[in-house]
Formats: sequence, structure tokens, C-alpha cells
Amino acid sequence: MKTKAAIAWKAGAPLSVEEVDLDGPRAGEVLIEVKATGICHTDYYTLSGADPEGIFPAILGHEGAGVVVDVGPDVRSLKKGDHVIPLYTPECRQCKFCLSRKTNLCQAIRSTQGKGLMPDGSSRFSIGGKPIFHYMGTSTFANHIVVPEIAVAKIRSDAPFDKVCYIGCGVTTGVGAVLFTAKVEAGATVAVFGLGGIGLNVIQAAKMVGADKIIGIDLNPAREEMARKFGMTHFLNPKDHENIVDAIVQLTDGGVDYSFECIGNTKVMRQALECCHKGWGKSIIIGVAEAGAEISTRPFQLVTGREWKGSAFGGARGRTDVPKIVDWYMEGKINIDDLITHKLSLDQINEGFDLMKRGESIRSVVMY
Ligand code: NAD
Ligand code: DAO
Ligand code: ZN
Repeated sequence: MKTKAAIAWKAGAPLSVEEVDLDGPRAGEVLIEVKATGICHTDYYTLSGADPEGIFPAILGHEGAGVVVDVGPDVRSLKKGDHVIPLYTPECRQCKFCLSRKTNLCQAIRSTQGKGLMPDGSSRFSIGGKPIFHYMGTSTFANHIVVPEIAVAKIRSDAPFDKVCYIGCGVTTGVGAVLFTAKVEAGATVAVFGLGGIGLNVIQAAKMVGADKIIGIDLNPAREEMARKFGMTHFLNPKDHENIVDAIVQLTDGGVDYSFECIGNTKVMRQALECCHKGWGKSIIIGVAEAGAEISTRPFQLVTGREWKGSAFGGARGRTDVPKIVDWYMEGKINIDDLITHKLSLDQINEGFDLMKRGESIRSVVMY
């Protein structure tokens, strides 16, 4: 079939909206009509050329929602008409990783997904017979996509696509890091470094579980108002403090119970660890730093009881947890509407990247 997509022909160039050829679903695969997609920082990271694993030409996008329009042979858990969110972290429920119950990093299709290919080693997208690569196994900047059944979460049919697409990455990453990775408890003190599309979701989840002090840290003073609306109790701008770690330690009688780095800056990752309370403070790295970057601290920070941990996709098991997060949104337990600051057509997708670069948007959503 033919479909419309925004093509990343090469790093650093704007996306080009074109008609592409898409082969239909094979065994264990489904065809999805994407109805809406968010534009995430990670799409920009790859498009900019900074991502060493970036492959071009490709169709980017990994934060979508849509409807199943066809299924290949042997598909059992999905049918035509199902409303779904495609998953860049699949959940096969059979691999060593899934069966361990210790991680959400299913490896069933990891090697081909990382090469921009479907599990059988082929690309389903092409233009004039020339293959165009998939991205993160999702490629939601195309109006139609083919994805493996294990990389699809089935969601309720009354959830609005233009909102719940954000659960495909940003919401789940932030909310999941609090609930599934850190397991923040009521009464805890929390510091959140970076109040963008991820950090604001960390804040709302911390409030949801009953955290006491929720301290937000950002260089951009314009982020304070929105963060307070989502539950932040204290705002610190590193520009106003000689030593941001000391400022947090003083505010919290010795340090926070939990901190979250939502920027991708290795210096800030160190600050996030070192503002944690001696004996039990836990710091979660969510931000993705540039390739080859390294983190450092004095080992004594860990010897004296602080823990350093990372979180991918919020530690969520996509097929199991994403439908629950959609329910929380529909029940009014989490706020997505106020985080979606801009709505665009596919033809306007490059404007979405410009808004992100200028720090003017939290989330831009493209509606097909
Ligand atoms: P964003 O650009 O929307 O937000 C980042 C915020 O950090 C901005 O408000 C900015 O002003 C602030 N900031 C920048 N430098 C700072 C500093 N030195 N001190 C304090 N504040 C600073 O980005 P986002 O969409 O929220 O993504 C955040 C990070 O999370 C990115 O690295 C992204 O790639 C990563 N990410 C990780 C996962 C995962 O599964 N681990 C998933 C999605 C995104
Ligand atoms: O299993 O090795 C693996 C791949 C894990 C991918 C996790 C991605 C999380 C960070 C990237 C940001 C996504 C938007
Ligand atoms: Zn698996």
C-alpha cells in the first residue's frame, strides 16, 4: 500500500513529507493506522546526527497511538479495529529477560530493531524500490506502520489518540520511573532535575503517590509555573545557587529520599546522586547523555548507602502496564492535556522540532 510519512533522509536535514510504499504484515505482525504521534527529544537526538546508532534514510517517531487495520498470520492477541499504542520496548513474555521479572528490557527483537529492520531482517518501507529504515521499531511519523504483535499494547477504545499517544514514551517514562523503578512511597522527599516532557511526568507521579516535598530544578524559569501545577512544592534554579547540592541538602534535612535526572547531562547526574540522603537515598537516571559520555562520583557516596540506578521506558512492561496508564488518564488520575502544548499536521512536523529546540513546547503532537 501507499502511505504518507515524514522521511529523515540524512542527519541534520529537515524531515520531508512524502508518499512511501509499505508492505503488509507478515506472520506475527500487524498493520496499524497511526492517528497521532508525539515529537520527543529522542527523535531530535537521532535527527540531529548526535545518535551514533542513527540510521538513514529512516522514518522516525516512537510515541504514537492508532488502530489495527490488518493482521498477519498467527496473530492471536490483536484484531482489526483494536485501538493500540506501538511499543519501542516490546514485551514477548517468553525471553530470558521477560521471564526474569527483573527488567522490562525484552530482547526478543532487539538486534533487528537496532538495525532499523523488522524481525525477519527486512524493511517494509520503500520509495522507488529503495528501502527506508524503521526507527525504534515504531516509525510513528508514518500514517501506517507494520509492527510485531509483541510490540503493541491494546488500549481501551474511548481514549483520545491525540492525548494517549504521549503514553507511548514521555508519560510512561516519567510516571513509570517513580512507580516501577524507584517505587517512591507516600511521605518521601523527591528532587527532579529537568522539568521538560519527562520531568513533569515524574513530578505528577510523585504527587500521585503522596510524596511530601517535591523539589524541581531547572535553568529555565518559565518551567516553574507548569511544574507547580503538576505538584512541585519547591523550585530551584541552579543559576541562583553557588552549590545546588548544598541547597537541596539544606532544604531536606540531609538530602532527598529519591532524585531523578531528566536532562541527559552527566554533571547533573552527579548532583542528583549527591543530593540524596546518606544511608538510603536513591537516584534514578532517565536522561540519555551523548555517546561515549561517562559519569563519576566519589565511591564513598555509594559506600555510605546512596544508590544509583537507571530507568528505560519507566521500567514499564508495555503490553501489561501501558493499558493501565491509559486507564489512569481516563480516570483523571494523571494529567496529559496540559502537557500537550501544540498540535500540528504532518506537513508542519518540522515546526514541532523548532518549538522543542527553542524550549517553547512541552509536547507537540502531530495528528494525521
Ligand atoms: P526536555 O528538553 O523537554 O527537558 C529538559 C529540561 O531540562 C528543560 O526544561 C531544560 O531547561 C532543563 N535543563 C537543561 N539543562 C539543565 C541543567 N544543566 N540543569 C537544570 N535543568 C536543565 O527533554 P525531555 O523530553 O524531558 O527529555 C529529557 C531526557 O530524557 C532526554 O535526555 C531524553 O532523551 C531522555 N529520555 C529518556 C527515556 C528513557 O526511557 N530513559 C525516554 C524518553 C526520553
Ligand atoms: O534492550 O538494549 C535494549 C534497548 C533498550 C532501549 C531503551 C531505550 C530507553 C532510552 C531511549 C529513549 C527513548 C525515547
Ligand atoms: Zn521478552
